[in-house]
Amino acid sequence: PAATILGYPRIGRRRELKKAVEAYWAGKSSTAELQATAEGIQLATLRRLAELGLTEASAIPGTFSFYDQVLDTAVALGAVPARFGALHDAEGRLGLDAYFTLARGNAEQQPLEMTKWFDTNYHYLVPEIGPETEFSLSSERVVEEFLFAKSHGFITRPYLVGPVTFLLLSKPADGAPEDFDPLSRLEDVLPVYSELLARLRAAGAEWVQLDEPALVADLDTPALEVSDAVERAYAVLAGVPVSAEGRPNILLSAPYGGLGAQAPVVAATGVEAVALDLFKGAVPSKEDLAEFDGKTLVAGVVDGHNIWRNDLAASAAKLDVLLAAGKEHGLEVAVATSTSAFHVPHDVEEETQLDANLRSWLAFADQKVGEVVTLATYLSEPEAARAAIDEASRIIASRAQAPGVRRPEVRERTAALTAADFSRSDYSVRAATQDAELHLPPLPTTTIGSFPQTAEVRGARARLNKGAIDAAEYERLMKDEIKRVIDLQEELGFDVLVHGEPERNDMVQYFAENLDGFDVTVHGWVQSYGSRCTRPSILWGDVSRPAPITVPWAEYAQSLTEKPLKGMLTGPVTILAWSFVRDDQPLAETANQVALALRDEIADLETAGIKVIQVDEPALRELLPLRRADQPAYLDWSVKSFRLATAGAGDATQIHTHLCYSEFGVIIDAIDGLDADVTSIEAARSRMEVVNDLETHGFGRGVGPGVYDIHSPRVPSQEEIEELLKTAVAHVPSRQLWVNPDCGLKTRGYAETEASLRNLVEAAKAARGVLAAKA
Ligand code: THG
Ligand code: ZN
Repeated sequence: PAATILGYPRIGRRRELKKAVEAYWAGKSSTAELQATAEGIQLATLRRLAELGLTEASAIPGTFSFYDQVLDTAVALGAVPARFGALHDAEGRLGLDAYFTLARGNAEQQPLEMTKWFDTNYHYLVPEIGPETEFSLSSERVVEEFLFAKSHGFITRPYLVGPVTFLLLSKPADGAPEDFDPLSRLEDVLPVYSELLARLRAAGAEWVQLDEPALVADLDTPALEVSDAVERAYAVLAGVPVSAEGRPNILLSAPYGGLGAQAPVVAATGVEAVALDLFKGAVPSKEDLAEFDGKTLVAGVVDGHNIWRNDLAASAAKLDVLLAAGKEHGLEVAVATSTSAFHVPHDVEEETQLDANLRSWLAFADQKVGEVVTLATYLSEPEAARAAIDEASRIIASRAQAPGVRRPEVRERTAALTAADFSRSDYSVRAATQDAELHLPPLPTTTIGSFPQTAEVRGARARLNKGAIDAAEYERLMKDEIKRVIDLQEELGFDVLVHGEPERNDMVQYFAENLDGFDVTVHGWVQSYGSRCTRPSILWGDVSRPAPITVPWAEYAQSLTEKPLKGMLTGPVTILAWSFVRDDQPLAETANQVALALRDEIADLETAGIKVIQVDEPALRELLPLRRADQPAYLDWSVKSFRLATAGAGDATQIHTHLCYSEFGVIIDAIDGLDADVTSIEAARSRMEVVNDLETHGFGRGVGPGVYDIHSPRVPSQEEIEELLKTAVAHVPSRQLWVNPDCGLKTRGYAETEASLRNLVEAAKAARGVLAAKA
């Protein structure tokens, strides 16, 4: 087909799938009811996409998953970690309950680990592969979904994660030898892929999409080994002829960036089509294009990862290059999104509350389909697409001139910045001043910021939004909650208190709602993992802070206690990472605008008597570019924006930061560069492995490796926490150490939180006793 997309939102326009799977997990609905909802979503998607112009056979990709596409592929291959025991049924199949067990764990087993999918805010489940893992076709859900669509008259293009990416994203199973590499199992997974392709063909599939995004990233595996794996994998898969008894045509997709040195390797395979990301990646050179002769090049010119209206004229210019090469070398050209569109919401038309100007600048998934269809028209009949291309150019030009997009007072501020605005005085000077100011005991205790969001708190916000209560009543309810949280921390014996953040829906959206330059959506949910979604804000204009945001809450909380109250802010990089960010200027410029707004907030917090302020950057790792060559420039601007936000603080103000995820070694220099006085990080699940990184690196500032894994309802015992603290003290000087949980407590219940925090404080007191006895 000349027009296609690489994927589409899966959760449903009103998050029907989220609600259906959560009801199923809670035992409130049957398998049949869940299946019916799933089919309803699939059918609605098929009809919608056809209506939007994806009418040719195989133009619509597989667009469904009950949880995650990597898990789908693992289950199709039968790749179940041995630790789960027997999950296959008598027929050797993995059913829906086995599938959800891998995703969510059970009484004995932790679920598969979850980690970020390339440079996105989507998380996939990490397959565990060992030398003994047995592969066998264990689920034909993709075939069943194909047949379901076919029964309604749609020939779709089933989707699987490709074999090279599947193994590169896997981790060695428990008990695998030290030097074991999952990629060494390539020859063992290929027969299962081949079998599945044959089944799809037999069911009537003409094309299949094998997604290989690992080819656009620099991973730990050397590039040459990856190239070799690509050659071997596709020699086998494409070695079978395309025929009724053989296999469907293969579209190899490479989203999230350019193929770089892997381009000729992919071109040399026998696959029939390759989808290139020409939005993030460059259009290949003439020489590289020549290598693709005989194939279809699917030009991913419409961004699947962000929400801005496509510059159709710029895309048409890229297509012109491919068309010229196509004439010369005999390659077909088609148009697509650069990535699956499941990173963006369904439909701009749902957001009737947005300013009409802003709405005209946006393209969610449905609008992107329209853009792809227009550009496919351009391929065959340029004149027929002319009006739409001109309209896009006109709207994009008007956006540049629109009120709020470029505000002189914001630009003058960033333009006037000097080196001094990015640094504080020496850490040793600050540390001494802060010691004198705060009088903290050794191994001070604190939490990461949020406390459990109770049904009452969520209910109050829902009532406020519906107009059932007024702002004054809402404020009273939130203050009651803050008082409860402060009293609890006093009773437990914490040293640095937090207000618990009951007033915040999401750590980014809350700030977006209170800053100029942002807007928020009503229905713009995107999947973050499994059934969990976020509603990214839209950062469209110059950012500034019309009024203090967190100050009244922090001031109130501080008035309730003699202990230092920690003010809580979200850092500039995380605000960018978890929003849809304007594409008309460098991210560094936008980050500095956000940083200055936060700097003003910090100044106001200081004036209000707040002595400890945390600026969270959980997403610092997430935006790290996939290509190593691009990483230093990113780390430079991201670290600078954090420093710009925090460097206005006086010596006596203690700046904390918090980073989620324990992949710490990778960016430890950057963390050092943040120059925060105290950094808290995830560590409980990895049994304090990060302290080795800290020791090796000689990290010199305050650090709080988490001692309570908040991702599970389990209550750690006091002894267990004391053990973790013992390990920490053995590697990091005790005067630097803080005692805190792994992450915020927002998703936990009060019962386990209170018990865990009690053990945490008691463990810290016991560890202080040990230190005092030694001294
Ligand atoms: N906020 C945003 N992005 C995030 C996180 C966040 N990305 C990474 C990390 N935290 C983990 N992701 C999530 C995403 C969603 C949820 C929890 C962790 C979640 N969502 C609710 C749901 O889907 O039911 C909806 C939230 C709401 O009701 O407002 O629980 O913290 N931006
Ligand atoms: Zn965290």
